[in-house]
Amino acid sequence: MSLHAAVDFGASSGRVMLGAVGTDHLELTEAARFRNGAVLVPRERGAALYWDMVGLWRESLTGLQRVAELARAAGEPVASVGVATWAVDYGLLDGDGTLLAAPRSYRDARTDGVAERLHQRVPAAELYRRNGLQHLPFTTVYQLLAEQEESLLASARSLLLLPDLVGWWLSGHRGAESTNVSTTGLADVHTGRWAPDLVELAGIDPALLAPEHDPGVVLAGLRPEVEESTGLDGARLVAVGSHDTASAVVGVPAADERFAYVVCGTWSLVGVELEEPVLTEASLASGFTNERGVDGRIRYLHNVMGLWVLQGCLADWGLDSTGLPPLLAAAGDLPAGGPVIDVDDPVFLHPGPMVSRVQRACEAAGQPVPTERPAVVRCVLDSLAGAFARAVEDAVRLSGRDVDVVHVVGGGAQNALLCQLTADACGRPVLAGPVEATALGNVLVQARAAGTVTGGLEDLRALVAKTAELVRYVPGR
Ligand code: LFR
Repeated sequence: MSLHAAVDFGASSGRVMLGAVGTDHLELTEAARFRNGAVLVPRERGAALYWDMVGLWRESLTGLQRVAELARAAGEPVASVGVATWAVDYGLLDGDGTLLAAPRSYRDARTDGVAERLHQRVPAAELYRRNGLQHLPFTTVYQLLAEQEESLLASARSLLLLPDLVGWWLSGHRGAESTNVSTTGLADVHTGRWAPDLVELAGIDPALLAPEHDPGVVLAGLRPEVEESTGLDGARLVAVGSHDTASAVVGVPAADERFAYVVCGTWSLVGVELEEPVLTEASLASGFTNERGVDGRIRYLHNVMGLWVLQGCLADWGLDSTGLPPLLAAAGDLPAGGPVIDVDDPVFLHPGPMVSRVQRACEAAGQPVPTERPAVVRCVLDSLAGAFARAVEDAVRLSGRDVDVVHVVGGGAQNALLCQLTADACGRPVLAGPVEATALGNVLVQARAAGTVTGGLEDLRALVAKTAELVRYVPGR
C-alpha cells in the first residue's frame, strides 16, 4: 500500500485528496475543497478575466498540510504528489521565475475572432492534420496570438501550463507534461511533442517552452520550504495526466475498450479512447479532437459546453449547488419533449447572465421559451443529454469503435436526472461514477510509478471498477 496526494483544480472547484492505493485497495480522503472561478479585473482597455492562481496555490498548500496530517495519523509517509488542472491556460514567468501576471482564463474575450484570422493564413484543415484539435476559440495557440497585442510577452522568459506551474512552485522542476501539451495546438498530434512550425505560427520564442515529459515520470523532490510548510517530508513530485480530462479518463471504470465516456464537470468531454488519431475531414467537421491520453492513448472527444450552463443559471437565481436538488426533482416531473438548445453555441462560452441566453436560444430556434426555473433546468439537461448522445454517435461513426456502455464520471455522475436522460438519448446503458475520477486517475498513475500497482490502463481501471460505487441507468426507465 502507498499514499499519494492529488492536487486537482477544476474551473469551478478545486480539491486536494489523499489517495491510499494497494493491489486490491483504492481509497480517497478529501483533505481540502475550495471554490474556484475566473474573475474580471478592470484595465484601461476594458476588463480581463483572470484565474486567482496565488489563491489556488495557498489552498493547495493548506490541503497538502492536511494530507500530511492524515498520513501521519495513518502512520504512513506520503510517497508523492501529482497535479492536474483544466487545459490550455498558462502562466508567463520572467528570468527569475517570477509569475508576471495572474494567468488569463480561456473564457476571456481576447480570443474572439483570432482563430478565424489565423485560418485565413493557415487553413483549419491543415492545422487539424498537424495538431489534431477541434476548433475551440481558446486553444493556447489562439491565446498566444492574442497575447502578442499585450505587453507581457516581452518580459517573459518561460511559459508554463498551469499544472506545470504548480509543479514548478512545488518542486523547482520546469517541465511540460504531454497530455496537457497536446491541448495547446502547438504539439504534433503523432508525437505529443512541441512542433516547431506550430510554435512559430503562434509567434512565440520556442525557448519559452519547457521540455516535455510523459505521465508516470518521477520529476523531483519538493522544495525544502514546501516540505517545511506542508510537513510532506521526502515526498516527490510525479507527473500524472496533468490535463484533468486525461486523469479522469484513466479513472473510468471500463471493463474493456468498447466504452464511451462523458467526463462531466464544468465542461463535458464526450468520446472514446483510441490507439491512433482520426484526422479525417469528417472528423474535423464534427468537431472531434485528438488529445493525448496516459500511456500514449488518444482521447478522441468532443467538448460539450457542460454543467457550465446549469451553473450559470443557478448563479442567476442566487443559488449554489445546494439549491439544485429541489429544482432537479421538479424538472424530472416535467414531460419529455420540451424545448432544447444547441449548448455548443459559442454564445454560452463567456461569463454573464445565463438564463436569458438560454431563453433567447429557445426563441431563436422557434421553440417554447421556458420561464419557470424547473423548465429552464429541464431544457438545459435535455439539451446536454442530446448533445452527449450526438457526440457518442459521432465518435462511434468517425472512429469505427463500437460502444456498449457510456460511462459518466465527474460531478455530473451525481445528477441522476441527467444520467437517466443521457441513457434515454443515447439508447445505451449509462454507468455513473466515480465522481472523483480525476483524482483517482491522478493517484493511480502515481501508485504505478511507485510500483504499488502494475499493468496497463485496463488494470488501473479494473481497480476503480472493483472499489467505486457505480449506478446503472437503463434507457427508457
Ligand atoms: C475540463 C477541461 C477540458 C478543456 C477545458 C478547457 O476541465 O480541461 O478538457 O477543454 O477544460 O481547458
